[in-house]
Amino acid sequence: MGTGLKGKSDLNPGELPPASDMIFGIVVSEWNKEITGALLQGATGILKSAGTPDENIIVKYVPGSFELTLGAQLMAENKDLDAIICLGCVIQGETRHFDFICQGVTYGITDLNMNYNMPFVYGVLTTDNLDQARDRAGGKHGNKGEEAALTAIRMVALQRDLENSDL
Ligand code: DLZ
Repeated sequence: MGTGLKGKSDLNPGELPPASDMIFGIVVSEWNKEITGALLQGATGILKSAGTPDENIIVKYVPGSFELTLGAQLMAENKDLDAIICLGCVIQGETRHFDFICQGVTYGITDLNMNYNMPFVYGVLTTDNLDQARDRAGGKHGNKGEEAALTAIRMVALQRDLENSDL
């Protein structure tokens, strides 16, 4: 499976479990859309190369990364999904806004993982500047959207494995 995966991940796309019967939600933040669009492209590319059909990939947009948590929860409540991938990009500015958004979305997604019986994947870049974000959205550090999709597939496979085994 030629995914073109680059970067600092030890996940091996060649060893991915088949994902043809998995259904994924992807919530995408519209802030820094150049970056989140590239993350989305990376994520959908991986899901499709693992066999997930187009109709099993449901993409919804939220205004900013802070809204990813509620967007993901709304998807979990209203769609029959195996996992939800949250994609965002928060870039450091002159004020502490960055810290509060990062903290809010990080705790929010962590809470969702604890409170729903399904994986929510954290695909949020938190960078000092736009160049660092570009490096991680298809640049020299790979595409973190691809890594998020790989994680989603692996977590669904783990959940199925544990739910279907006797021990
Ligand atoms: C307000 C804001 C700022 C300053 N920066 C970002 C950012 O870098 N990345 C991002 O995803 N969102 C940003 N936002 C928007 C917030 O996430 C949120 O949408 C607003 O505070 C409204 O709740």
